[in-house]
Amino acid sequence: MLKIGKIFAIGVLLSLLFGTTITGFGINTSKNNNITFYFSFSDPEIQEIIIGDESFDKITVNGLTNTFNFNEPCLPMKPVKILLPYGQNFDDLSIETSEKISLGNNYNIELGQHLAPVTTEYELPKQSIQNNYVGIYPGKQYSIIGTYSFRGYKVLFVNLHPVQYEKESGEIYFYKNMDLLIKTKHSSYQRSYRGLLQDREVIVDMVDNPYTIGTYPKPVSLNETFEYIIITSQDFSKSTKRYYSFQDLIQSKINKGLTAGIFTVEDIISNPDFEVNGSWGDNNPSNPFYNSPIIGDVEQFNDEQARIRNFIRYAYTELGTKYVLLGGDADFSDESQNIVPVRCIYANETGLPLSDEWFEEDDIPSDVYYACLDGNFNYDGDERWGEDEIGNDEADIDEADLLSEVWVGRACIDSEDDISNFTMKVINYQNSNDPYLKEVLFVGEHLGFPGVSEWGGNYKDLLIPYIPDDFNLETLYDRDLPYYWTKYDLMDILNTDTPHIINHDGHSYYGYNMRMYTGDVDSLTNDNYFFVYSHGCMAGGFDNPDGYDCIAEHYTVKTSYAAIGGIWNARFGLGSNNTLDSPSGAYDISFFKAIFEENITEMGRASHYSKEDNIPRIAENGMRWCYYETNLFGDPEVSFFNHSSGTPPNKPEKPDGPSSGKPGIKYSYCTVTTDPEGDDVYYWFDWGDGKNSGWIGPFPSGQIVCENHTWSKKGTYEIKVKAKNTIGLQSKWSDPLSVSMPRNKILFLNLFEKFPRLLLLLRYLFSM
Ligand SMILES: [Ca+2]
Ligand SMILES: [Ca+2]
Ligand SMILES: [Ca+2]
Ligand SMILES: [Ca+2]
Repeated sequence: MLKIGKIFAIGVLLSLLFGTTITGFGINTSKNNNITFYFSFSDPEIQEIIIGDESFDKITVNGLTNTFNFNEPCLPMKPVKILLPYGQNFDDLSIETSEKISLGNNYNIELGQHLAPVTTEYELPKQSIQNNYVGIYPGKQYSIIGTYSFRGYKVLFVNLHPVQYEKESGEIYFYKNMDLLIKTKHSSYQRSYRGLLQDREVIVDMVDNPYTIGTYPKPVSLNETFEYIIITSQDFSKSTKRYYSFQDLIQSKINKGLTAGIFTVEDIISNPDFEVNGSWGDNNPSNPFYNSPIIGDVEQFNDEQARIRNFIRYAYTELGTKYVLLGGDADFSDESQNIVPVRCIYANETGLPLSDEWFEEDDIPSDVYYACLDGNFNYDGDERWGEDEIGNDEADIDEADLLSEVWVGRACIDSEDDISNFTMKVINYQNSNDPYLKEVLFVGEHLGFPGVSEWGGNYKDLLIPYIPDDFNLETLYDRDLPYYWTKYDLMDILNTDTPHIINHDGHSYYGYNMRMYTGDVDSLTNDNYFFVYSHGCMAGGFDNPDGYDCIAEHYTVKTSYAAIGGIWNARFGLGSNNTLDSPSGAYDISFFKAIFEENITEMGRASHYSKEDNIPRIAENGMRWCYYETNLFGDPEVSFFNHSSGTPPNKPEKPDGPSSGKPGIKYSYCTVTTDPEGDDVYYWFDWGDGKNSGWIGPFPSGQIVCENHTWSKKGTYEIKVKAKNTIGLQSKWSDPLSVSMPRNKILFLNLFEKFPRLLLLLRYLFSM
């Protein structure tokens, strides 16, 4: 099988044969709505690689990606994204190629490797890689991935295979030129088409034949009354006096010039329009998103999840909605914390090395269901939602919609405290222009997978080319350190030199990520908030399979510090053995491509872009799994950059009051600050014992404000205070006042302890 003495000359040989060209293509459309693409591919390059102790040939074509299927040859493919003309469906396709060129015999093409779950809790079973197919691979020069609809624009995904391989002889064939002819046929009009200019701008960037947009009706203007919506419970929709509320979040969006509002789950599920037979329901053929009749139990499509999704269909169509924040947790085990329930959907586990000891988890909590609004997601009406065209028992059609109509994020809030933490961070962040916004940190652990996959840092290094020159990239890699870094190393960085964007590859679990446990995350004290993209397993399992809120929830809503948002896996993150091509890695790369190359900087849109960028690979091992399980914990509208700049209140005075006392006795502490524009201010006292005052106010700028607190336990506490103005911009924290309970020795009550405002007043007057 192995050949000798051939590989080192191949690059030169190929250049002589073909010269060097760049992959390129042209397009043509005829009047009958057929579309032709002309492709010319760069010449392949072949290099020898070693996997384990066996030698393989890796073949690449400039500008093309390689397929990656377990035990199958990895070969270059060209994904084509075809906008179908308005009112047309895909009918048929044909391919014409230039002459078949042989690149020689006896090649041993690299095979797709086993996937490896990025978790601490799992030991890999013994695996072997073997090439089991017979004949020429792939059997056809193209594969049809499917047709999906984005806001009523139908997009056909086709992959071309200009390189084929025959296992028995080891011969490689190459087609230099390929013409792809797409035939379409008339279909009913696309009723989910709403024709907004903003939709047109997205689709033009997505497809390979943007000019076909001319077949679609001219853009219309819709009164976009709710571009941004929050869906939450009745209780959590109200504004609260002492906390940041979702009402404050809505106000901050309105301040940015968006239209925005809150809708409650209670109102949605009691509205007949959103029931299964209602105007927007899955059993109503006149619903604009209807694709197929319901099979099986109609009630299966009438639960809270379905009704909430039906409401989002309405909001998209009639209210011009493009951002949806799901404002609630989805804990199955606790009805009171199942506020915006999640749809769990199914992905095939082929290629995942799960052993019998593990419950083979295929119910993946996925907010994709709320973003992608076409069809009912369960064509064959069984217990599995989101099956691919093979799993769908009724038709060769993907049950899932993979192109999102709206951009979705989730705030897994359980309480007013959680809402306050989340909202406070969003408002602060979207007004921050702190230099930390240009700090990026890559965090890599020892993964222990075979070969090049041993180190998380090797995966992270693939992203380096995406980081712009004017950003500062730091790394924290086990690979590069004399010891494995500890959580204290990372927590010190997070607290003192906070990066803006963190990208992590390392073993994780529901309550463990980046070597921190939930309690460690809760103890962070950073004022600038970071965003995390992590490959780790289960850290984003917000449905609480192990009975507790996952660590992603702690990062984002359980503390007023830590993260502004992040993308974490609800189930296994998927690395690979022996290669840096991996499902989790593919989505990660596309996310960074969105932010830094495509200028897609809203968190929700970047999240969906990363999924949609990988649709051509959706049938590869683990890819659908990762498409479903990567959820955005955060506000989908918030942008990584281009923040507005307002002026927050000045840093408040260090709290003034007794520096020692006894537990169980109430003490009073005072502070003051001013707002540069003279806006009214609110204050937030942090008592250092895990309790705080909530927001109190508003007070006129410059007015001294006092608040009482009683500590219940002995100890030393640091009191600090911050302020916000009426538009929600926050000051820095004050210098802390240390208070010991009980006092170490009995002192007479000094003057200032009796009259706490006096010292403050004096200090304040002298500082003027
Ligand atoms: Ca199904
Ligand atoms: Ca869609
Ligand atoms: Ca949860
Ligand atoms: Ca919860």
